[in-house]
Amino acid sequence: MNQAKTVRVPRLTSVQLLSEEIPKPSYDRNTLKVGIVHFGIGAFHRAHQAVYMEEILAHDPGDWMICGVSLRHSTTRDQMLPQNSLYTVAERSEKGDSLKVIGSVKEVLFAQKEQLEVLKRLADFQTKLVTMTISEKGYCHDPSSGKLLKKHPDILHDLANYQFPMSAIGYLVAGLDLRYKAGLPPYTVLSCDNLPENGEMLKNLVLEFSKIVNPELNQWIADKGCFPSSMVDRIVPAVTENDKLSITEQLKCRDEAAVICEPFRQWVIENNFSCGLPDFQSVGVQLTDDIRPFEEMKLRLLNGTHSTIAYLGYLASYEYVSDAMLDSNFLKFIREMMDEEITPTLKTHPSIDLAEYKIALLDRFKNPGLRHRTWQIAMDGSQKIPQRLLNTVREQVLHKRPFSKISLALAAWMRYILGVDEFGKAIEIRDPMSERFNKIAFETGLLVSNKIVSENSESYTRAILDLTEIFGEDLSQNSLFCTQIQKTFTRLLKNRSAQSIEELVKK
Ligand code: CS2
Repeated sequence: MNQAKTVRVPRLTSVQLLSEEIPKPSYDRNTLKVGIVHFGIGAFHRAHQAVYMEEILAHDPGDWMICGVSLRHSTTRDQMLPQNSLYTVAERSEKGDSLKVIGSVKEVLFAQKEQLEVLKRLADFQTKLVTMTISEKGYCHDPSSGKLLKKHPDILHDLANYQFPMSAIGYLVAGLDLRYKAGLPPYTVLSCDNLPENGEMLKNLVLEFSKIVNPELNQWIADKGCFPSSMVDRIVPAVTENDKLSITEQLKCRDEAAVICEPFRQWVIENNFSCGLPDFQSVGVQLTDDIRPFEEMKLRLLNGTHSTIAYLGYLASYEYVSDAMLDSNFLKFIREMMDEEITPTLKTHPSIDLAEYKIALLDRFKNPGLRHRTWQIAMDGSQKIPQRLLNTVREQVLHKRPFSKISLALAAWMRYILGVDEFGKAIEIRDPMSERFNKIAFETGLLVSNKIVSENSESYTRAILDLTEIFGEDLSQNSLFCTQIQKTFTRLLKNRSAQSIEELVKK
């Protein structure tokens, strides 16, 4: 590692610079055309969909290169541009890194500076697929009802200027409008975010938006548009400067756009495309007519426990997921939560083995090389909790089954968003609703000069449970649920995270 700091190595600009043993694109990147526009070209896309596309292009080179679009920041574009959009994926296991240089991304655009180029790509007849990983909040929707937030500043802007959009929904509609006018078929829109029935939800958002700006276009989208739902899975922690140095050392080239991920990956897509699709099945992508069992398994078992580890783990001073998994009580808690409170809510499917999935999942969480920060996963809880924990709890409450562990996870989230840890240290809360949370903590008197006044915990939890955009009217008013949350929160304040976990695991 030190060597990489001192020895000057060239920037990764061409596959010619790479030694023989590094797997790299063998197809002609210059002649193949763009067939996919991807919104949100962050680390997850580069470690997941772009890797699948790399394998498809390697065995059957076709016009399925990716045009990546960033809506908010120019960082990825600035990192990828000098590298001709080449970058490294380092699959990290206990045994070390396995590197591969990816060439499936042909270009990267920054929408705020290259709006016309983005719209041109969307309108191009070569574009068959628009994929997206824009994170939960990128959909500008109400997490509980799935409706478009018409008062969201970006949506307000786009509704008034729909041919020159800012939001992802706005871009999708503007692009479809251009194709409608040109007599082209609509592209397939494929959401790859961790949301339930993400395709259906996205279709409804696009329809809500297009109905306001252009009813004819809206009818065309309703008739002809395809919005398959999908389940995506791969753990991709944020890359650190140390990671970059170690990759530089192994690659003998400097790569500013490298990503790190676990070896595991999965992609299941609903079979519903409007104008052709890459040969997904040849690289292990599963096409299905019934996406629900897959997405519920993933959102509830993986993401549900991931958020649980994030909130309880952060409070218990665990910086990384793998650290929390070394704590035997914590591990037991997560295992029992999966078995007792999540699995009973899941549907079966002939190609799913839940027992195997859960065992593999705990091993994935234990991967010590990943160093996945609990703080990173804890971000945007208001957008994540409904599909990760509340849909599960809803079913448990309805069937009068246990939900004490999920309650502790929710109480830990309510404790976390106070922005002060169990030792009085400030937590940097990243959440679109953080100001609201802050206001509630002060107005209910739970937080006074950054000190917790536990006598006021009931009015605080009541005010949080009243946020129907998170809890929905049903849970907000369910006395069994609300009473348990209040009790659990009060106990968590008193006993702290580690002891609360210990109290709930079987002896
Ligand atoms: C994580 C996910 O950050 C988070 O919220 O739970 O990004 C998770 O790592 C992926 O969904 C795994 O596929």
